Amino acid sequence: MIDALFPPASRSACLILLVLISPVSTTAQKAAKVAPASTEQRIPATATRVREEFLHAWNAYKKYAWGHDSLRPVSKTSYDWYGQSLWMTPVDALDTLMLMGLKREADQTRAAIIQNLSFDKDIYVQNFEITIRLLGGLLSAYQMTRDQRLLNLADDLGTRLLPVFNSPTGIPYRFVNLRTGKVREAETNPAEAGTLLIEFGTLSKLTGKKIFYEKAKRALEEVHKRRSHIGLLGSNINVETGEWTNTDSHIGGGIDSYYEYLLKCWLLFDDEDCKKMWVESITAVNRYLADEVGPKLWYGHAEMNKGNRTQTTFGALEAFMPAVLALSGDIARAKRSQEACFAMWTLHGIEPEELDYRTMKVTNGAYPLRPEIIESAYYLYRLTGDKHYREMGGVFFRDFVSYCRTDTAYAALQDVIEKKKTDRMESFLFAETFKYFYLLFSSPRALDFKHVIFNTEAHPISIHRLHRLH
Ligand code: DMJ
Repeated sequence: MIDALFPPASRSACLILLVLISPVSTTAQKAAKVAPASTEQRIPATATRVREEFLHAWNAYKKYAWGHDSLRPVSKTSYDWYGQSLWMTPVDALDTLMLMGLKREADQTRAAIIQNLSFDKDIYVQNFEITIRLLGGLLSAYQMTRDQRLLNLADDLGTRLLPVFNSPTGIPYRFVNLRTGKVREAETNPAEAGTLLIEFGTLSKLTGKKIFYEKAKRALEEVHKRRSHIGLLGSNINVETGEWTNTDSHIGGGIDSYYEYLLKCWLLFDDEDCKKMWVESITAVNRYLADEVGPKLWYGHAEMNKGNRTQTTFGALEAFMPAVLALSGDIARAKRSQEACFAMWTLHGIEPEELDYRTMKVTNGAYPLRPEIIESAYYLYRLTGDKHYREMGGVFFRDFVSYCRTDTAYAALQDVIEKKKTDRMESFLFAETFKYFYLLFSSPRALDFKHVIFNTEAHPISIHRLHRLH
């Protein structure tokens, strides 16, 4: 049973859809013409549209790939990351099903996960991805349901992942064998090393086993300790020597969520060390990586020791930044950064993986259904109350449906200029993209925003629940 911190979605769906963001429902458009709704009436209806589209993709996953890690939406076949399923999509989707008020689906999915998911497998898994998607998903669903079996699964998984931290530096190896505990791949990056404490820390608080918190926090500290004298990080680091193997500094893929977790771990665990690391880090990021172009705020690349600008590229992953800035209280930078993200989206009607913001030329045209830009619109809307961000979200949703929807499901784009689809539908579509769309258009009662911290895969962790355990 979901309780007050995670109230089920309001079922009082309105009949009127917002014309702006209803590209596929002609019935709804006709209804909108005869009876224009007030803003308050229209918003839940838009959330209902998001839920319909979520179900469109979810039902396709169930029909063609149930029990597998993910659906390949064009070929309508299934895909398992490591040859054997870890139930990636159901675990990633479970808390979204609950938040959307899809109780029967959620109950069936939870029962199937508990019956079928086992981590006793002779496979090497990527610690970062398994932590954010599976450990995060199980912990969030446990907090919502109080189903002890979910926590047991999380505890088992966390225990099997722990050997990654057995490096000379305490910075985790990238891969671990879930059965044997053997590790591999000593070259990692700040995001993979430092995006673990929300999940491992929560597991510690919920199980009383301190080791999870200690290991993940040390990893974060060991990376921070190796920042350059001007406070920047590089792109790659060797976990055995502690040496940087790539000194390119930026806020994109491979570093992004390291910064996110410094801030969020301070807020979630009231951890003053994380606060100090966050303040030191964001100061350097804003000094050396931030790049003002007119009223827009971009974040480019610099060499980590000298701080000189090396590239003026920015992309879909960097779009997490306005959310983090807003959560930190820096609303002014968050707004200017979100305007840059919006320009990136509207350039070709949907955002590319990367562009050069000085020339506004796309340098990587893929769109793998990423959520970050929507997440940032949601944070800015919740923290400022400015309806501009819901309108921005309306544009994102309209384009997202127009270009990524297939007859069966949703598909990533190979290229945002040609709008050519590709055979990928990542589980974060369910965990994040649809969740942030839904929450952006929902009543604030759908989720108590001020009392949760989302992990980087959008699995909400209740702050109060953890603090009550102290
Ligand atoms: C997700 O798995 C997480 O949000 C991660 O932090 C970055 N990549 C994807 C979404 O883009």
